[in-house]
Amino acid sequence: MKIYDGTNLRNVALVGHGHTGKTQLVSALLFTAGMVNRLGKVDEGTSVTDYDEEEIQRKVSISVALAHAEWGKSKINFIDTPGYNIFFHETEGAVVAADAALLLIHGVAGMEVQTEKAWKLADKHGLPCALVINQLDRDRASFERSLEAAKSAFGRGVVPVVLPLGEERNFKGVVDLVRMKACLYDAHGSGKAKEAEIPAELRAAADEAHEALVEMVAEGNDKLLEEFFEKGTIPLDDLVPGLRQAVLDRRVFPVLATSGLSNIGSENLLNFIADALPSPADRSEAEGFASEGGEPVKRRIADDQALSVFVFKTVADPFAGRVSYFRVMSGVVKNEANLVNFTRGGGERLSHIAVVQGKTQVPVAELRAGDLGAVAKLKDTLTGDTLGDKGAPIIYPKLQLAEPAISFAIEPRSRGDEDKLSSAIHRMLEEDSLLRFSRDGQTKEFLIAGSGQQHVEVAVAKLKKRFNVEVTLKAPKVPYRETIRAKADAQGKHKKQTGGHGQYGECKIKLEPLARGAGFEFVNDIFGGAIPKNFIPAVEKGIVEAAARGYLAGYPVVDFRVILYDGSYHDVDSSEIAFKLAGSKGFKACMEQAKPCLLEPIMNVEITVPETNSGDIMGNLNGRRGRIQGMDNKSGSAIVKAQVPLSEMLTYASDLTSMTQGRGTYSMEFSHYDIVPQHIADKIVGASKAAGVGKEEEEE
Ligand SMILES: Nc1nc2c(ncn2[C@@H]2O[C@H](COP(=O)(O)OP(=O)(O)OP(=O)(O)O)[C@@H](O)[C@H]2O)c(=O)[nH]1
Ligand SMILES: [Mg+2]
Repeated sequence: MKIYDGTNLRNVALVGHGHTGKTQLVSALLFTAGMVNRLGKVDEGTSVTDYDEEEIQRKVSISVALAHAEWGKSKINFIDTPGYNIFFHETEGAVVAADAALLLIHGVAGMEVQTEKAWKLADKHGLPCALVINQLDRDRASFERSLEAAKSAFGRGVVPVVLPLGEERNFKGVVDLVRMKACLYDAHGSGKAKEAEIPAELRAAADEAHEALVEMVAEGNDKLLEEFFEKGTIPLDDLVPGLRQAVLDRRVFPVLATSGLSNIGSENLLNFIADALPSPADRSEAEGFASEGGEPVKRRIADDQALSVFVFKTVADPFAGRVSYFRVMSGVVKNEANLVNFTRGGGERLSHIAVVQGKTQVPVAELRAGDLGAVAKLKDTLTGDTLGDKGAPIIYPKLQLAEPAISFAIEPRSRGDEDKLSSAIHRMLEEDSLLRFSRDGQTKEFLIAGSGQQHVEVAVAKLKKRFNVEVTLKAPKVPYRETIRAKADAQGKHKKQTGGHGQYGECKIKLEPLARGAGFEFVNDIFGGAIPKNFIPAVEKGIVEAAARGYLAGYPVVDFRVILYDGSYHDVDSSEIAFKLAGSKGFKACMEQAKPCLLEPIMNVEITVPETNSGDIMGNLNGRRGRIQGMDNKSGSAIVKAQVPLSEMLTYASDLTSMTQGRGTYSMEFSHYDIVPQHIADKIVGASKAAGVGKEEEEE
């Protein structure tokens, strides 16, 4: 592999709605450039960038994958990203490695929910962006229709740089609107084009589109504008750099036409990437911090700067171990380099740096500023870390991820599985930063949380395939709480006198409800030593422990005040344990009077669906005890905001998918606890009694 410097590199992220053909297109481009010796196909499990077993089986990209093509003087690094909403956090994490985005649009479906999301993501990162209308070989595909939809969504900067030649099954090439040539592709999928004159029937449309392109390019550039007014056009030698600048400035969003499956339009796309998309050198500086939480600093993206490397992705390989994908932000990284991890402290040796081609890693001697690479077996480096030269620390900002939306209990199938679970899970968490793993304090169940049910299912499947750990996925237990609605006053007495040393303790306590979220308060109101000082903490402890075990259904009792106001003791028989038990009994006696009830977590939910689905979605939310808070309409989508009990949202991901044919997305976060309606509470209490909650405990 040749060594490429910044000006000849292109880092391109393919983004877009699921199933638009990103992965297929990458395989087509790699084949066209001669990087692989056959045209890999997603449907046959032979694509370069969907190599993971889960991806092959589901025919969906689950994680970000890298590939590269040498094309003319350039090396193009492709970042293939998932389009499906529940894996989109992967995409969000990886675009930081790109200098430009290719936003794929399905030739039949046109604009979709994730198209807009991907556009916003590119916008947020200031990434220059070209649109690729793909799958134009399909029945009912239309370049025109998708183009119009994109223009009305993204504005007049959306301008074609090619026009398709032929439609649907007869889609056979493109007109290059920069060079004004027809490019005809063969039927065998070589991806290479033969140049020809523009067919007569397309001439007028091509001229008009060429003019529109030239005008848009000239618009923001005084020198070109003058030339355009003088001559009525811009010569090719000025048009190409002018286009490149307009793309870099995010004034123009060129539109291309392809079929990844038939490999049509590929050579034009590769040329376009090399000619018109920015290189890392075009992006002047990278912004970071001198230390964690420290002063902002900038670093020029150039070889002559101190070395800094940003890890944007970690892959858990069962054989190679931890593989870190990185972008060289500044300087030159050499094989065997000894670097410092600025984020965590500690040194790392980068043995065997490589460039990535799907699942394959190709060793290289060095990588220059702006290039992407991989290295295996770093000791303590995780996604989001910055490494570099000791003397010149910088930390690039980490991606702030959303909280997971759903959590499930998992149960190891066997003792052996349980032993392996924790280390396997930790490797997976390194790979997927949105997964969470925890243990429920009450039920002792292992909990795994992710962006949606399928996200968690994929994690469970990977546990089995990669790490040979089998677990059963169960419905999660909703973290209910218990509280009181009335004041209470009762006595708790523990007395045992069966010869010898007896036990004695008595307390009188009052319980009072507190505001939601207030937790627990203990007030010591004993005067005159009715209970000796040293036993009072024991009373409190007895109450706290009893409250944690719950009263109605085994959930912790919260939001109440205890006032200890009287009691009695015995000179010989009183002990800490006796007062602890007295406290616990007093608490239970109070609970009988205090109108106990169940609390459930209420979530803030935001749902985005095509407008046509909004009626169904609202009706469905009502059925889930949801309270609609508002609705916005935006470019064909409805955004519904509601508060819904968590217990009603556990199956929402799959229901939303089926209600909207996969076009709906939602996010949710915890809002507050609220009282469970009586008829539902009765069922929960009944179920917990049936499960024997609270039976085996205490009565020492
Ligand atoms: N007819 C036709 N089918 C295509 C084309 N490109 C992709 N497909 C098919 O569309 C489906 C999705 O293709 P992918 O490449 O996996 O799409 P993707 O955008 O990577 O999807 P995600 O990774 O899930 O976001 C597969 O069945 C492909 O065979 C194309 O140009 N023409
Ligand atoms: Mg894909």
